[in-house]
Amino acid sequence: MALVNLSTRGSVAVVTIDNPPVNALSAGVPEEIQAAIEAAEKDPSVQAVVLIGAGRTFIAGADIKDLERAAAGESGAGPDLHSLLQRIEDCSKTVVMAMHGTALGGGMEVAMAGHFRVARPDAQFGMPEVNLGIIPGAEGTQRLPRLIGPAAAIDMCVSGRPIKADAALMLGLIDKIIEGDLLEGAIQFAVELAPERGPIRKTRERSEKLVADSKVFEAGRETARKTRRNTFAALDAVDAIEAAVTLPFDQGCRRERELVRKRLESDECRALIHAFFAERAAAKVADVPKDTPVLPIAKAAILGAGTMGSGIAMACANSGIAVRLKDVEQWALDRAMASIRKNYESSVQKGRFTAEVAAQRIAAIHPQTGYEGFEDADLIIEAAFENMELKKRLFWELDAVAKAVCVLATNTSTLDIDEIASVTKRPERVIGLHFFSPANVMRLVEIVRGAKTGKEILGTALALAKRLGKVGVVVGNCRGFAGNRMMLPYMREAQFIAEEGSTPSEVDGALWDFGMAMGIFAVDDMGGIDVGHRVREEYGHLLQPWPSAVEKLYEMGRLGQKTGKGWYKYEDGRTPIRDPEVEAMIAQTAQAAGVSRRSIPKNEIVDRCIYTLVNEAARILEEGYADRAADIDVIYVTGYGFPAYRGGPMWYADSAGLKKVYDRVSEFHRRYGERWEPAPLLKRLAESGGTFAGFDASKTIDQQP
Ligand code: 3H9
Repeated sequence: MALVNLSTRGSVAVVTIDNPPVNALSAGVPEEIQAAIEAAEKDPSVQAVVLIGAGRTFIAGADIKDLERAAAGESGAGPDLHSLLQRIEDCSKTVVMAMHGTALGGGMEVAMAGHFRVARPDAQFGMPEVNLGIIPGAEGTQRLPRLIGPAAAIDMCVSGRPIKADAALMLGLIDKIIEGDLLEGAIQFAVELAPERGPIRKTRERSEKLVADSKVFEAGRETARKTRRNTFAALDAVDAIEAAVTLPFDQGCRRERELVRKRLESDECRALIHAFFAERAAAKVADVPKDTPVLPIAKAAILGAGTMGSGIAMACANSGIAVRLKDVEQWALDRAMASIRKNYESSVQKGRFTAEVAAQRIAAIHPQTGYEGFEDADLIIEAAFENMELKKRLFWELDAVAKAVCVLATNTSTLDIDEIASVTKRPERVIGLHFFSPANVMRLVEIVRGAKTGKEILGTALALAKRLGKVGVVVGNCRGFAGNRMMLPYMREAQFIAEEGSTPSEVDGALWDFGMAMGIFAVDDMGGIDVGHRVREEYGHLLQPWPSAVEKLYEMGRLGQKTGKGWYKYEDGRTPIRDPEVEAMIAQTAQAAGVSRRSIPKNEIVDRCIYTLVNEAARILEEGYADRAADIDVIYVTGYGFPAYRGGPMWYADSAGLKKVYDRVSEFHRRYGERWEPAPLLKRLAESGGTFAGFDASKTIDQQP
């Protein structure tokens, strides 16, 4: 079947790209577009050309699978769009790009070679290459600043964030917003409005917006360094845009090509491409095929109006789901609604949506102290206090009020789903939906499959996560599931390091430099020292020994950010400040425990923290609580602040080489004993030269390649 179709409507040739699902510029697409443009140009009855995408979107960019092959070193992989873009731009007939959905990366680069761009009001336009560790590689860094100026071009290429149609119109990226039928509007534009705008202008010949202001580039580099810590793509994008201003078009393109080649060869690019596909792969669960029936979710009910319950309520309301938010205490509901209102007001102030949209979302959340309306809910999410007896009582009550086809979910972060489900008469409809705080912002949802959870319920949970704009990852029902099960030994190791001589801020500093969004001590303070204390009460026996300083902290009432003091002190409530009192307390507890202290190098801090994560993850994978190594990567990147440009802990370990990781883990094992016992899977893969990525969880260990 053709990837590109050519038809005519009166004097207008219509070139339709039809490469589902997102019209990526896979091999064959650029060639067929070029052939269609050439045919249209030769046809004397054609006065203008409209290029449009079939299906849900205009072109969403280069085919990332091709880029993946190019990044792996395959020569000739990845599109070369140069001749296509020149052909479009040099076409003697007006070329109008008709855009809907998401025009991204290479899609924008094709569009910018056109003479005009029109778009549907809900279309979005972006240069997301930076999210894949590269820069726009098809002359985008040269044409974009010619259309919208260097400052706006830098903003788009460094942030990778798409802009909406009204902003694109204001900037000059598009020429008109088409309210009605896009194709009709584009054809009308091509024959009636385009001629009125004078002779055809090639983007590459425009220069009126190319202002050389060094402050703009310095500010761009500053933002790139701040927002894209430890990475180079955003900085290189600024360099390439600067070349658009300082060099003629052809030389600027050459500079762009050099930079994109360099980026494609980087670890950063390979890791980010892995992260992209890992997220999409997480949505595919072997025993939940695509055609599994899913339940429509129009009405949800949430039990518990604390921070989690309120965040989940907002996430649902944002996606058009009506919510009943129940708590036993009226004051808790009042507090939740006040914080929800404040949150929406702040979004309106930041221009994310209008006051009208905010009002609709607030109205979609109905606070109540009783169970009224729960009988109509398609989905009920329990977000109460983390206590097994309480959760069991609530599920017993829910079993009595919920309709037969309702999905019953718990937001527990550590408790046994099967035990919770056991109090209901329908354990097959019970599932864990572990949201992360703040639940209206954080993208991860661990979808916890109980022993009896039905496939329909799993499929519905995956669809729900997508609808909420989140990434759902299915995990098994083990202590702490995947994410928290890994975090506990990681946190413990960090505390051992502190006991041995590093301050919390030194440990956090090393983790920050490694690329973690937050250091682990700061995370502990944010989550609450009391919360960790309760978890240790429940599971501490599984993680012995545990350094005693944290319990001292608890006894001192230093519960973290909420009390202004924890591992750090907080003067503004949020910014951690070193506290000599805590550092002295750690030194005293270390002395009491007979630990001799020393200065610990940064690389040891990082190895001990990150390899603790990897070693526990290897157990999770081998025990079958995660389907694939990449799922664990997605969990850590989207829920725990692991740097995406390192791909996730499993990708990071594979990239370092499992032999090297195993040797280091074994060294720590010899030094520290049992807590560092290498996971059997890590040992086996290291010895056989395997990788976590190549491990197939559906096969036994003896059947692995
Ligand atoms: C680029 O253009 C470089 C250039 O400068 C030129 C270089 C010379 N390629 O996300 P979804 C697949 S870099 C291949 O679930 P949504 C995706 O894997 C590229 N495949 O849907 C999935 O497949 P599957 C710049 C792609 O509606 C399916 O489409 N562009 C591509 O939530 C559905 O995806 C980008 O970075 C692709 N480009 O979101 C855009 N895009 O069903 C990246 C998607 O088998 N893409 N797929 O799992 C996105 O941001 C989102 O996918 C999009 C749709 C917003 C388009």
